[in-house]
Amino acid sequence: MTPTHIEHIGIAVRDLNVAIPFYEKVLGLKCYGIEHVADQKVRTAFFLVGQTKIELLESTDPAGPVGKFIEKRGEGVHHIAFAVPDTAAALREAESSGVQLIDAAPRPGAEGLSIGFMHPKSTGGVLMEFCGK
Ligand code: CMX
Repeated sequence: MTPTHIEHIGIAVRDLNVAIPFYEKVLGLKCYGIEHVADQKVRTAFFLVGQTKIELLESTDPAGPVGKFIEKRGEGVHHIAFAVPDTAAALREAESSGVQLIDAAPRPGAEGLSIGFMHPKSTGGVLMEFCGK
C-alpha cells in the first residue's frame, strides 16, 4: 500500500516545556495540541508544517519506548509515520513482504488515528509507523 504522504515525524525530547518554545520561537510554528497517550507512555505535542506534522514525544515512563530511546540515544528523530488509507491492510502487506512487525494489528494512537509500527531491524534502522483509519 503506497502512503499518501508523511503524516508526521516523531521527535523524542526530554521536556516538552523546553522543546515547544524552540519550535514556536525559532521556527514560528504553533503548538496546536498536547495529548497524553497512556498506551505509549508519552505526552505528545503537535505542530503542522504543510500537511505534515511534527510530533514531539516526552516520555512519561523510563521503561516506555521513548524513555528507553532517550536513555540509549538521547534526544532526536524517533520515527517516521506514513499516512495510509487503511492501517490494517498496510501492516498485512508489509508483513507479507517479509517485514517484521511490532504491531500485528492496528492500535489507537494520538489524534484518534489507528497506528501500527514496523521494527527498525527490518526497515534499515528507521522506526516506521503506518497511520490511518
Ligand atoms: N529508531 C531506530 N532504532 C531503534 C529505535 C528507534 N526509534 N528504538 C530502538 N531502536 C533500536 C535500538 O537501538 C536497538 O538496536 P541495537 O540492538 O542495535 O542496539 C533495537 O532497536 C532494540 O531496541 P531496545 O532499546 O532494546 O528497545 P526495545 O526492543 O525494547 O524496543 C522498539 C524497540 C522499536 C521495538 C520499541 O521502541 C517499540 O515498540 N516502538 C513502537 C512504539 C513507539 O515507539 N511508541 C512511541 C511513539 C508513539 C506515538 O507516536 O504516539
